[in-house]
Amino acid sequence: MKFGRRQWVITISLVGALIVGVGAGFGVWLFTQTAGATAEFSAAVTGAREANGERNRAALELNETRAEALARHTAALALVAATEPSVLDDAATREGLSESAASLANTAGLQTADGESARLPDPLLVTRAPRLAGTSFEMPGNRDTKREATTELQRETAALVDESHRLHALTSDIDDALSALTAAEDTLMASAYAKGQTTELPELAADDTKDAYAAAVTALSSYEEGADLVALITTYTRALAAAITSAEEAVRAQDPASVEPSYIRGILVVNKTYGLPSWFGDGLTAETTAAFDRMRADAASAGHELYISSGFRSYGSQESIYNRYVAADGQAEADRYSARPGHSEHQSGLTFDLNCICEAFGHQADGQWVADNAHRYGFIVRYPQAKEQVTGYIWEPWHLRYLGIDVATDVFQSGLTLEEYLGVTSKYSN
Ligand code: DAL
Ligand code: ZN
Repeated sequence: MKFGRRQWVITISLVGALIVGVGAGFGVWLFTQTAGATAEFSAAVTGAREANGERNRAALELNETRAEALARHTAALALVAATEPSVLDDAATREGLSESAASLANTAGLQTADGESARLPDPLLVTRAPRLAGTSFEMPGNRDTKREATTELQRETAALVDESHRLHALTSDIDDALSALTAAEDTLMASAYAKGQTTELPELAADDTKDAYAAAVTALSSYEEGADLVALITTYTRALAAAITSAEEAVRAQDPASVEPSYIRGILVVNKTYGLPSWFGDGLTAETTAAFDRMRADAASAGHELYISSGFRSYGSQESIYNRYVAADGQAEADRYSARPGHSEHQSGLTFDLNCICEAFGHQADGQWVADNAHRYGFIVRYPQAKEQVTGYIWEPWHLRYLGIDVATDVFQSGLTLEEYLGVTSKYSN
């Protein structure tokens, strides 16, 4: 058959339609492919952004956990330092805390120097992955570049997810080390509490020091999370030391030989507040005797006879005198006129009683001459009339105390007792 014009037109039309159809089909296919690549790219961007956000959150959480680790590590070392093995029931608990602190430092990557101080490593950089830095992504031009970019983003996403896992795992390890440290702290505090409960405080310690210790021990068992453990241990240790010191002081106070003589403004003070050690004194001092001799001579010239009826009295002799008075009059009454051993001025070697040890002496001419003139020889009448509340003793016109002429004259002219003159008390502590 011969191709006529008509056939040619039909054939050409069919071929044209085919070409257009194939072209259109290809166009549609191409369009679909490109749209798919675009969608995949967009999904990859979203995924990468989410992974980046998650990684940044994990990094922040790790940073916070590390900061907590640093604070807790520092506190744990301070607790170890404040806790002597002697305050623990089991000293190994201290070792356990040290080890937990070291393990925490290691896990948290703290940089420690000689176990003394620690610091955070350079802060973990919370940066975004470079390609994710911007808020928008430039859409790559063609399908292939879109796919390449998508693959690249997916790789980055996978790396970010991996890093998030790594950061979470590290945070979790540090959390575990923190829990172990808390447990070690609890063990140490429980050990201190156990020791505190079984420690026997010295019998003689003052009650308030014993109460303070009991309170410190109780505090060890009832602390709450976040409590200052160093302060609790320190209070406990100090309370124990205070009770022991108090007991030692009580023992010393019971030992008459350990009392310290008291000099106030250079003057030896002996009264109910201030005592002398039992070994103190061996007779009237040379100055006291010489001053008495001068006074007696002048008194004699003025027609008065003075003599020492009681001079130096040792601790032992005062003890038997005082005990005799207590037996006769009872302690309260005896304390008004007789000093307890260790508290009598007679033991100082600077004191004596003149003539009649009786109130009448104060009314007699001899006694009045003494009251008016003793200071000129360095003496004062130590317990004046109506001053019992101040001196601790009733009027003793016969009892003189040597102070030296200057001080005695000053006291005499002031009209004060020695206690008032020096601003001191005269009271027994029990
Ligand atoms: N009579 C005084 C107070 C003394 O015993 O020392
Ligand atoms: Zn006397």
